[in-house]
This record gives sequence, C-alpha cells and structure tokens, in this order.
Amino acid sequence: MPTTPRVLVLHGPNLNLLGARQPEIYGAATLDDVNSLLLEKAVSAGWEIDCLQSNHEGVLIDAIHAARLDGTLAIIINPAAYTHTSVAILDALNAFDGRVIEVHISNVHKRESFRHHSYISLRADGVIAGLGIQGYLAALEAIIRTDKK
Ligand code: CA2
Repeated sequence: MPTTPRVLVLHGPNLNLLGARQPEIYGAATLDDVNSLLLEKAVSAGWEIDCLQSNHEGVLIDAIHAARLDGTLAIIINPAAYTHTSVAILDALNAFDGRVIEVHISNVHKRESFRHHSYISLRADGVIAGLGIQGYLAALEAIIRTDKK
C-alpha cells in the first residue's frame, strides 16, 4: 500500500506577526490564513502537510532532521531573517534528500542589500520571492506536480 506523500512547511522568525504589522511589505493575511490555504490545497491533492513556525533556529533545524527520517518528500521554507545568516539551517537542509523550495513573501532583491544574499539558496531547488503569500501556494503546486508519490 503506497504511503501518503508528505510536505513540510517551515516559517522562520517573526512570521507569526504576519498580518499584524507591516502590511505594506508582507500583506494582510495571517500565518493561520497561509497555513489554511496550504492545507486545503495539499489535502485536495492527496498530500499530508505539516506547518511549523518558530523564532528559534534550533527548532527549525530539529524539524528538518525529523523530516530526513519520516519520509517527508519536500520542504517549503521561508527562513525569514535566518535566510541571510544561517549556515546551520543550510547544513541541515544539505542533509535532507528531498526537494527544497525557498519562499519569500517580499521581493528581497528590491530591499536592503543585506537581504540579497541567501545561504539557503545554495541548497534550494527553487526560489520564489515577491509574490506575497501566493509564493507558498506556487511552491506547493510545483511540489505536487513534480514530486512522485
Ligand atoms: O520576504 C520574506 O518572506 C522574508 O523572508 C521575511 C523576513 C525578512 O527578514 C526576509 O529578509 C524576507 C522577515 C519576516 C518578518 O515578518 C514579519 C511579518 C509581519 C510583521 C513583522 C514581521
């Protein structure tokens, strides 16, 4: 009997504030809104989905390690500010064999120069930036269409 394919969605620090502050940059949707849309799309395609937000680097790394071992096929990650600082998250993703898609709500390339470099992009199979929360749904669509069940 084939197992249900699984995708993990990781949201980095401060993304719990989505919808509450800086709507001109990040939009009006909350993180619960994003996760509900992802859940609806995943379930209708026959996928399992886990969504986790953490303000702590180690919690995100532990979740990536768990995904290595539990059959997760793909990770969608918005590492938030850790994008620009975290060799540790890059190393964890390098130990994960499935697909990795990096998502940014804002177009980081239109913003301050320190946001132009991503450690995570050294590992990501795809990168989406500047599409607002639609970027998460585009990432999930790509995974559903291309990752074999
Ligand atoms: O554009 C993105 O998705 C970012 O990953 C968001 C990060 C930022 O550090 C990256 O450079 C780009 C910031 C996440 C903070 O999110 C907030 C949302 C609402 C209010 C305050 C912070």
